Amino acid sequence: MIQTEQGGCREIGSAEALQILRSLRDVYILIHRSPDGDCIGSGYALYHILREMGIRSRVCCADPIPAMFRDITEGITFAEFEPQAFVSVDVADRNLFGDLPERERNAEIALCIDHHISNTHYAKCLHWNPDSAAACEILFRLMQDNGIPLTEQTALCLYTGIATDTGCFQFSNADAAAFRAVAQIKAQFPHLPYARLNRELFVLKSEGRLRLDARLMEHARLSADGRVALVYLPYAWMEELHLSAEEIEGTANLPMQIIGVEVGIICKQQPDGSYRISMRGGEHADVSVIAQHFGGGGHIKASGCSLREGEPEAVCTMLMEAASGFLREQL
Ligand SMILES: [Mn+2]
Repeated sequence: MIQTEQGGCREIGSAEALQILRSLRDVYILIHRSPDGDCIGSGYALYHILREMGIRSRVCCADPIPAMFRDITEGITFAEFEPQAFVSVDVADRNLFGDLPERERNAEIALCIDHHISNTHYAKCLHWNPDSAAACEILFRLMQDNGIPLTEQTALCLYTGIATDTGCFQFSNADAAAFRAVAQIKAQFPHLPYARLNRELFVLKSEGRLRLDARLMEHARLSADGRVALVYLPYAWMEELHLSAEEIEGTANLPMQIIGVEVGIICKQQPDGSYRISMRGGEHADVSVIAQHFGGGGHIKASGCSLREGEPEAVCTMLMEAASGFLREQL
């Protein structure tokens, strides 16, 4: 890895990253808000690695860890202690810590382990590889490079992170390095419940969520010869189907499951009557420009924006027309 300096942040390789970890005591491991499989997996894997070194640590997250990750969290109770040091995993920027106590939010981060190209170099030292599919893959390499043996627990954590950040090996980031890491994990621990994990992480949904998906699809609107699809989620349905915010994660992907759709949109009505809009792009579309048009932003294939007012019908029509217009220019 190339070593460079940027804003007082030093990029370091795996040997030095381990040296830093070894030098720490009483560590808070910070992960990002709305935690996903990769930050949870890398956070807990690091907890196990530090414990093997005799270093006390705990994983800190602003939001609760979703129940689907119980295989990772089960049986672990963190000790209460005053932190002497902070590290972060899978967190591209400080503001992604979310609503943590101020001490954590403003803490000096001794080491950040991350794979986001957008990392803002907020830590003192950064062990970083934007080509890696997951922070868990970087942690796996760090262990391999330094001869730290995998354990059943770290294997489970790292597998979860790599599997979730690659969408169960569907996305283009699932490259040879990601497959090699998982192959080594599976070869060493063939009896971990990978199939059950995949089912829990990628297939199972609550009854309410599945009923919501059906309802959303029943009312889906298509335009531009079926290349733009929009689903609208009235807030009343959330209450009717007893859905939590966590349960509606990923609904933006629903319209994208329709063959031929290039722009998928979900418009979610908020309790205050405003709207939160998420967009997904297919092979050709760049949805970031559509989101920017409405004052939002994001990535080429995943963006979002908010709209403050308007009747649902008018808002949806406006979104559909804008998306169709941008798509015409792009294709
Ligand atoms: Mn990640």
